[in-house]
Amino acid sequence: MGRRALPDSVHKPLLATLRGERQDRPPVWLMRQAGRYLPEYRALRAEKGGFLALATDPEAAAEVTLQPIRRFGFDGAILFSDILMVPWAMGQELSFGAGEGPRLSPTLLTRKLAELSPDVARLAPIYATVRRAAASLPAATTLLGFAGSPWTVATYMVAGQGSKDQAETRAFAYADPVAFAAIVDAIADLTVEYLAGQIASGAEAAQLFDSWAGSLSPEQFERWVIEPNARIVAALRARCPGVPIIGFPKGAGDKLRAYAEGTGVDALGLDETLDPVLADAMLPPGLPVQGNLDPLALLTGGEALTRGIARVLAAFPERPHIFNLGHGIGQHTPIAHVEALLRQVRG
Ligand code: 1CP
Repeated sequence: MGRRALPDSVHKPLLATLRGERQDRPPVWLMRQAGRYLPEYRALRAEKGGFLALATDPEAAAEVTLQPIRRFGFDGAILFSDILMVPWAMGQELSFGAGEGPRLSPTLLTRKLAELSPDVARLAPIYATVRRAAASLPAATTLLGFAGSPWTVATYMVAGQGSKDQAETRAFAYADPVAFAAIVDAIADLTVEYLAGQIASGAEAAQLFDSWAGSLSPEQFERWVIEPNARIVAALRARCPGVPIIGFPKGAGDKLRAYAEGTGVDALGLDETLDPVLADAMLPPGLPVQGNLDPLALLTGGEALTRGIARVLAAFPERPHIFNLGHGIGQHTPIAHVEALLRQVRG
């Protein structure tokens, strides 16, 4: 039976927590939980011939979304896709070569935004993936959609690939703030459409990944992180009332409270560099948080893992808390360590 046929009263611990209800045991999911550390993912990726083929095949992508749920019973399933689908729909070519990171071309260092030919139909298979995943998830599991935040997505559009400290993009933003604002605004506009489309297809909450928020000066953080995310949150809230939005400004550090208050996100992802006890003291009471175990503690296992989990679990005595990592799970993480994490978190 599809879960849409089930009564509304089915309790979803993750969704309830995002709405501000603390649970006795924190619900748990892991960023990048669908991916290369799973043998069943590697097998399907090899069969499909690559990341993009997999992510644009709704049947296969829905299967990858469900794989970690079947294996571990996480409280949340995250759509299997990538933040770079938005630049692809904006008209850049996208490839994921084996053994190297994703590539976008032409870069916005060599070509202007207006010279690209957008093709939003490229997003259609992703909505189909969300519909399929929504139809076959267990009733208590929350389906999360996601997108990259404009700053992080812009770093890839400008440089054409991942970069160590996003220097080209930060320099671009200083040198030509008008052109850079046009790029950020265009990404933000499409992101609103894209997330509204995921929600209309069955996503019950959405996460905005700002993976490179930590490289910005305070003024740039205000202009390129807080402002566009605030706009996205306001537009989505108007279109999709009651759908929680998780903001994840990785590396925000002392700017975290300003991010929470300035963007109006419903919940906040905490990276592994934050002291969870200090984060709890710094943030507005009642604001749900998610995080923040170091992915390397999970990779290492043993004492490092046990202690790391205990520390996160103890840090939020009153606040609604979702157990997660501080960043994505590493591809060499042993499955047994994920099982140990779940045993300890679930008690
Ligand atoms: O098979 C492969 O080649 C895949 C590696 C992979 C995977 C599994 C990439 C390439 N993307 C993904 C899926 C993905 N990406 C998800 C799926 C759902 C899940 O969490 O299970 C999500 C949420 C993302 C988000 C994403 N993509 C981010 C934000 C989160 C983060 O980790 O910081 C970023 C920065 C990307 C870009 C990207 N895509 C892939 C890689 C290797 C990268 C990083 C590239 C770089 O900076 O060099």
